Amino acid sequence: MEQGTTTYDESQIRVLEGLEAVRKRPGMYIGTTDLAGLHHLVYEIVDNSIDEAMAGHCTKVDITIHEDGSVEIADDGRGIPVGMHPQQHVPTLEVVLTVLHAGGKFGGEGYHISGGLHGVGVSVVNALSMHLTATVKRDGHIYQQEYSRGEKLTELSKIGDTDETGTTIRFTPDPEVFPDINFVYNDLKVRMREMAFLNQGVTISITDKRGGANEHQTFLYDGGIRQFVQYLNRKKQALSEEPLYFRREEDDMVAEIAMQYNAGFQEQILSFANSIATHEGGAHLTGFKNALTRVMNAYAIKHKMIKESERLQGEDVREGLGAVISVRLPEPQFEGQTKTKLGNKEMQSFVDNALSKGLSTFLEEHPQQAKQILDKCVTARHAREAAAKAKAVVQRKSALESTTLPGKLADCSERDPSRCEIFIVEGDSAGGSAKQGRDRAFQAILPLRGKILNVEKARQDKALGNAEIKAMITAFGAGMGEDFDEEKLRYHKIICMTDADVDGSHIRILLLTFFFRYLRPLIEKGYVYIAQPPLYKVSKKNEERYLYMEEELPKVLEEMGDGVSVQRYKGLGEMNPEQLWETTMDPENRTLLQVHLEDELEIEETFAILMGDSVEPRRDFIEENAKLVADLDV
Ligand code: 0RA
Repeated sequence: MEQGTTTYDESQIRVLEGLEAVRKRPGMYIGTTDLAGLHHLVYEIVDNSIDEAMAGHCTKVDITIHEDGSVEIADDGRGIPVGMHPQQHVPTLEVVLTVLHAGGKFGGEGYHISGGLHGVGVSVVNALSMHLTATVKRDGHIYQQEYSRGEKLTELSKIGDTDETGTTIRFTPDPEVFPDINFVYNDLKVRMREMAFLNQGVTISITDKRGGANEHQTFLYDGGIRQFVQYLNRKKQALSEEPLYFRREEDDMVAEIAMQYNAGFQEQILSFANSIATHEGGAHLTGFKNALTRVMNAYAIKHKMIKESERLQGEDVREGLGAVISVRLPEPQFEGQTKTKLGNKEMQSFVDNALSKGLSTFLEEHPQQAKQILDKCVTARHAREAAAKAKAVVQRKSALESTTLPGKLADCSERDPSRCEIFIVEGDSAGGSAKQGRDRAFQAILPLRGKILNVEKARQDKALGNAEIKAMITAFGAGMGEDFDEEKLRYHKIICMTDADVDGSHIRILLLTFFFRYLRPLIEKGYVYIAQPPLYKVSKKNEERYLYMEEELPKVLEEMGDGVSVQRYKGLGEMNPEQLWETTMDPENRTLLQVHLEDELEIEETFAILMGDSVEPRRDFIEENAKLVADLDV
């Protein structure tokens, strides 16, 4: 074809190639096409609105999931420019929607910058949407244009007048790209709350208008990450009223740190770069940790709280610490397995400096608070040393007596861990039934006596002294904490089998808490399950039915008619061994729930509720207890 006779000019050809590339390999641009990828579409647009806010032009972002399953993101920024683009000779809006900007987060080229390249990611969302409508309020008018799968359906047109400004993007994700196009309100909500914490002063609202759902929430935090830390500690007993807050800004880099100790033992430090969670940490987190340890030691030695030879370790100064580190920088490098580790080396000294200056000044100016914090750190150090001794004893024992499994354990004969199961059973009587009812070839039984220790409220040395906890660690055979060795695990199904009542739920939660804190890989790798014993047996002449859900009872009673007898099982102990096998243990018939981790923040919250000191939320939770458990495994 001769030049000039073609209907496409070069730039348009490039445009098509760009968006086709996105449709061909969506993973390169949004990571995955599962739910996380689907939600990413929303975040791409919201990021643009937040960029407008960071540049001082936007105060609110409203997200709406519409009845038809589309999502709308509306902001009051300047509006995407609609004038002719000098190079592309089409309205700039069209360029923003159709030209793939370089450097997607997942393309390996580094991500866009706050206040930098505008409109990055909008074209990706456009390419992956079955339908997209962009509405812009700007220069006194309202403009609109529609697209499908990245190609325009209409020309940009003026549809009205207004004295407001802003951008509204409404899109329906393409079902050809995403196997599931059902947005999960809760996931979007959690991220929007996080965005609001990280972007102080921006109002973010989210609404779900889909049938039945009528959810709405508005987030606005004038205190920014200070409020984030208070939120992290809200179910805990904070040691100070206000979190400590430090900020440093230089050239185009900003670091903000908020931190607050609580009376608990867990550390919870969240780090972010340009509002993106850095789950794998990186330079900013390293800078924070180094400075924290150094400053605390310097202060404690100077004020004769410890000797030079008694230096605190990092974990000592982070016990019971809630903290948020948020940095902004022009060209963040995301590395690591999940691309959530900040690679920019310059951030290490930048954050280190910000914290060491700020924190040492604070400690010198607030001797009382300094003493309170350092007392806690010194206690943590003593506890750590005691725990190391206790652990050494447990490990030496298991090394010496590696063949000595706990006395209460009824082990199975199979040796291939992938085929072995262990039932953790509450109480000796249920343990007895389970031992008789099981298939001893591949099912082991470990009965526990009464309630197990609440590890959330006990330090490691005490936890490791607890007989039930020792028995579990020894029976599983894989060690614990950093020394956990999956290869040595003796069972690939660890099944919590407790009564179907409130006490049973409580014991189950205590078990899960122990796994979560000491044997987390067990949960992460999907080795932990929950048995589902029946609630009722309904029998009539030679017909018997077991019911697992309360709601089933009236229906079944009606179906089976007159003359039925109903037995309610209050505990596992009431079932004879055959019944227990048939209803709860036999792989052919049983239902197991596999335990998996959801959002990390929510889990921390969950355990704080469950193991904290307020009774009300705990009771509510136990009754609806479901957060940790979802997938059905038969
Ligand atoms: C290009 C240039 C400018 C703003 C935007 C794009 C922009 C994009 C999005 C996406 C969602 N909301 C948005 N708001 C703005 C700069 C505008 C100017 O210089 O007036």
